[in-house]
Amino acid sequence: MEDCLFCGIVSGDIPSDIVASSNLSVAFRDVRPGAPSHVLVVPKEHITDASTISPSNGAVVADMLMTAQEVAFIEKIHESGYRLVFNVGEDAGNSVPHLHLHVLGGRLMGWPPG
Ligand code: DGP
Repeated sequence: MEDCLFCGIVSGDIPSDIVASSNLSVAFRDVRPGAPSHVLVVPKEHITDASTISPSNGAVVADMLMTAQEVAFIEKIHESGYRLVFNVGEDAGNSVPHLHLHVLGGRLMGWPPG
């Protein structure tokens, strides 16, 4: 999609620090990390956010979760634990309108998040 930041990262037009990729997803480091390990997993196709997911997106969402598992292994946080977050809307602080799964780890995280 034109003028979409994460579509630009997926296409390679916008540089990013890529951690992993599959045929449906790309994982790259968040520029404003909130934890020692903070990676975003995005679908290659443009999907706006988690509130617009439908059963037709099942394969891509499953692929994002499997890419997140791979990221956890690569980042060596698969045993210590990690948090997976989809932000939706203003109150959650969603700032980029292209679906992305935050993979956060490498430190103890409180619950509920602040
Ligand atoms: P969210 O708040 O859920 O919409 O998270 C969007 C995240 O995207 C935020 O943590 C910062 C990150 N981000 C914003 N712009 C860029 C960018 O140009 N490159 C990368 N790698 N991350 C970005």
